[in-house]
Amino acid sequence: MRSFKENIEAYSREKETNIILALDLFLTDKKAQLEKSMAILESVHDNICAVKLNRQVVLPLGLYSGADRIVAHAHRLNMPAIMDAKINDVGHTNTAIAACYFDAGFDAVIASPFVGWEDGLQPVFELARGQSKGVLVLCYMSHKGAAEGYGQTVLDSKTGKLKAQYEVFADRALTWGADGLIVGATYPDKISRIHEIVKDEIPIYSPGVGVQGGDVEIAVKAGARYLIVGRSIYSADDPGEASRRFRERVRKLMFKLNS
Ligand code: O7M
Repeated sequence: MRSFKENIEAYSREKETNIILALDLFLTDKKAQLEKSMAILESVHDNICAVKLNRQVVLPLGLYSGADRIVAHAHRLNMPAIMDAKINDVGHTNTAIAACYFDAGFDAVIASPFVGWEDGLQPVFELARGQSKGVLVLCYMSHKGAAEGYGQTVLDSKTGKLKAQYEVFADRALTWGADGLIVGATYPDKISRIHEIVKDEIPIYSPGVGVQGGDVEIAVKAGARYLIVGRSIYSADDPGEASRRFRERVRKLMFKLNS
């Protein structure tokens, strides 16, 4: 059975797109939210290689007989679904949280590295491995406050040297065998540095292009393998056309010129 990392790579190459839709729609009417989410997915699916759901979608809809219907629809449209759970607790609850999302059909979960390995993320990785699911790890977020956590200088316990927190997380992700690292497109210098550390072993998933100010071409050239795009697609007058334009930009950069 192919791993999540291999699977998404195959979808991406086949469809010549690296765009992951962040389907963060938030409507007060739950039925409308579900129907509109499905309709958007339908209209953009040719141009994206995966969909990512946030807790803001799962909370109102519920996981079972709710958000899992979007996951099933993504699978019918032949693409994986990622749960942006930002898992961040002690081991036994982390595992239970991940198990719920995997049971609902999600192919990967996103986790925070601040909880560490032992009795933190280790059991989540073990659970995921047993089911060929993926674990993506935050490395440097896209918002302004990211520097306060991911950007602080810390003492690396392995080497006894001072290092940036995000560099330590990139090293750890290699040891842990993470399926991906999340690095904001708003910080292309961080993408370059993290790419230097993990090379092509761990793909970089980059949110923050469009509304948050990140640039598609700059992020990809810095080393982002996938781009996570939300409002610039789902809030556009024509989400299908908006997703097509994003895809064309990355096709030129990643697929046509490199092949
Ligand atoms: O394109 P946007 O700005 O409308 O949405 C960006 C999406 O990426 C949204 O779903 C956020 O939750 C997510 N995201 C960030 O914006 N910044 C981060 O640093 C990390 C994420 C993310 O996907 O984390 C896994």
